[in-house]
Amino acid sequence: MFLEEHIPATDPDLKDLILKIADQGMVIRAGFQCRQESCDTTNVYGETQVQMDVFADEVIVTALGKLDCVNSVASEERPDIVSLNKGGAFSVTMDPLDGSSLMGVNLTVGTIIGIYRNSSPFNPGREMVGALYILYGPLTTLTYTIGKGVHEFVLNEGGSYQLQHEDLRIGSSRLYAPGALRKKWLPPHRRFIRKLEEKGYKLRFSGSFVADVHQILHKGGVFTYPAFEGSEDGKLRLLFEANPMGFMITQAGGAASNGRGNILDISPDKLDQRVPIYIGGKREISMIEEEMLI
Ligand code: FDP
Repeated sequence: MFLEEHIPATDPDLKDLILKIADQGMVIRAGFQCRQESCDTTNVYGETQVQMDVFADEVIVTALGKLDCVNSVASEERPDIVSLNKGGAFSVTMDPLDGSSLMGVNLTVGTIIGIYRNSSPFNPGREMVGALYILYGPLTTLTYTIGKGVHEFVLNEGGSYQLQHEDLRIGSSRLYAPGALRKKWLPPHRRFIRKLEEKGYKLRFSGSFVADVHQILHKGGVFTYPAFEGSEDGKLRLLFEANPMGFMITQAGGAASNGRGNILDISPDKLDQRVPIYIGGKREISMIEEEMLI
């Protein structure tokens, strides 16, 4: 079965929106070969942009501008919300190319998208009506949810996304992907990681959040980018990274927390809001939330 057959026609605008983004995955994938360098620009977080960050951002914003149903887009690569079509029902949040510091070493990176039925992107994550991510790895895959399970498709040679896994449920293996410098970890987080290691969790950290969470989704365990000395809010962005992936993992039977409570309950008040993140199996999320209380 192909993606266009799988997405229910009950909400035609939402379906068009997801399919439009899926098409951009092909354009972005085709852009990698001649865009491997850094730019002279930085984004709002002071991070050096790579050519692919800028390209992926422009490709998606331009495509969404052609859909009447999209009111606005908020991108990790832009300081301001882009207003598109005034009457549009949806607001889209995106990290056009997550993990882009891996550009040049040919590891997996991805596009992360969140969709709200609202003209504004400032909503708690649990109000999302859809989320998806596209991974550019040995295979190009698209994983989506519209609140009815998590489904994964692989891009075939004919340019169609073919169903690979329907109703994915988070695995039960013991993997951990711990971000941030170890010497800057705070005591509860340090204890949590020690407990995981004592229980035999295996280390898996690639430097690409979306790819690491994808692995955790399939196999099980936990990805963390915690609060650390010098940054009480960690590194990852609530609107662009944490919420869409948190919504996805929750749909697959897992959970996402800032260490103290569900990330999807946070009401964002700024575009560039960061959040400490623990995302994975319910077992691991309970462990860190208990550790935070000690
Ligand atoms: P990147 O800066 O390359 O886009 O939040 C972005 C992110 O990568 C995540 O994908 C990744 O997990 C994390 O940052 C890596 O951060 P470190 O450089 O601290 O390892």
